Amino acid sequence: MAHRRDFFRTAGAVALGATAVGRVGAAALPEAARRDDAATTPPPPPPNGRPFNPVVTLNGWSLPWRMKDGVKEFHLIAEPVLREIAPGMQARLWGYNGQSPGPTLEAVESDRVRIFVTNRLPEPTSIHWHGLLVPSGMDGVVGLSQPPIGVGKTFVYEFVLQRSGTFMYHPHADEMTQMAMGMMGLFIVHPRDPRPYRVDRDFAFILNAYDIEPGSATPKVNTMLDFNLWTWNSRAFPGIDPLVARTGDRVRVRIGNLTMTNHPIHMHGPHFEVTGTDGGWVPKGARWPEVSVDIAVGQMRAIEFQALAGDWAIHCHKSHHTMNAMGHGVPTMIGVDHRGVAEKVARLVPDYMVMGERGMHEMAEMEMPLPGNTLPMMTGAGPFGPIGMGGMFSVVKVRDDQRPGDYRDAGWYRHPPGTLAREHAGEPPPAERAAAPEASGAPLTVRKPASGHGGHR
Ligand SMILES: [Cu+2]
Repeated sequence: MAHRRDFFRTAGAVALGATAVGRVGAAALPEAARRDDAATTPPPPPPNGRPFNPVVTLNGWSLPWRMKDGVKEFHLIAEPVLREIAPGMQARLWGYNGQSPGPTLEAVESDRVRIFVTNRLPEPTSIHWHGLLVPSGMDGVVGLSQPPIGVGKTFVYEFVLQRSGTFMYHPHADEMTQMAMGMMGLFIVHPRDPRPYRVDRDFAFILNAYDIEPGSATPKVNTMLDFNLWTWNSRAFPGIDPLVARTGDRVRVRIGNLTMTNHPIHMHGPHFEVTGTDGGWVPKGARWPEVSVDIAVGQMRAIEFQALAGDWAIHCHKSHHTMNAMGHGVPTMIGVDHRGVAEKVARLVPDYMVMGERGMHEMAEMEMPLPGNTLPMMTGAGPFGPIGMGGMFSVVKVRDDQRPGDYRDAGWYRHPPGTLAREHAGEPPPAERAAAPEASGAPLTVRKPASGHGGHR
């Protein structure tokens, strides 16, 4: 849990980055805190500056700052990192300060921030402050708004936070590579007057995606759309921590999308309202109740709800996004009896298996040989058996006795008597069926066109 402070590496960066940092003072670079694990780490209340209620970054953390003459100074280090996607799989990514995504930056509307960015990647980079209103020269587009941050160099960005909301940061230099490698983070600007926006729990995560061949650890960086690992903050279920709350809590979940496709995020249980977009807060009278929110590429949405006791699934509604790396081109086998065939093939190909003749549920229970460093496609153990999910899936766990500020996994929900689906004992009641066309006296007649499509008018 402790931040590992890496004085030696920071000192090295100071020497290399002196020219780019210039008069701001290389010797005065703020310490760059690092983390090397993926535990959800709720930040402490701000030690100085304007007060705010920190966000809880799912499987992430917030970067400590240094207050210098009234300016909040952060230090981001772009570097190769090792990220556990879920237990059993590590990915070699690029990120910031030891992790991908990088740490969440938090500050308050009207704060002046100064952000040092040291480049320890093997190629130039930059940072774009996605959604923030900044001077054009602080916007981070290499070639357009600034020269690239060369290898080993440190740049400094400085601006005043104009408005509150949920924003992101990512490189605007060789983006296809650098974002496919995991370079991104959240930037939360808290409102100056917190009263109209008060919530009890405030979660945040980024939707991201990777293409990592089963058995390997480095993403393929030239993949355009066909990613095979769908992640929240570079974690896949069952590696994504639950969102834990107390019954009755007002809960906000901020979700940004830095994948290359949209994700309809669906939550079971309480209905929610969309209260924030990239453009700011949605006025109260303009909010509408919802159970799914589609988040387009490059967008963010904040949703809010009143927590109801239970274990509620929250997931992307694209069903292939709730699976881990799966083979493409697997044929549909439902209804195909391939006994005999499997045995014959297995004589030639050891470990050959047949899947899917009764659907794919068996995948969730199957102990099949996987290459090292690969997650099962459908996995996760629940209180009633295998959950059979992967990818963009987690659980909102709401308990009557969850203590304020406690984000630890609350275990499985204990359902009150009479509120749990159960197996029916005895004969099922007779089933009503729709009448078949023959029985309805209206025979189906099909007339084929005699001359192709030419006769259509
Ligand atoms: Cu999705």
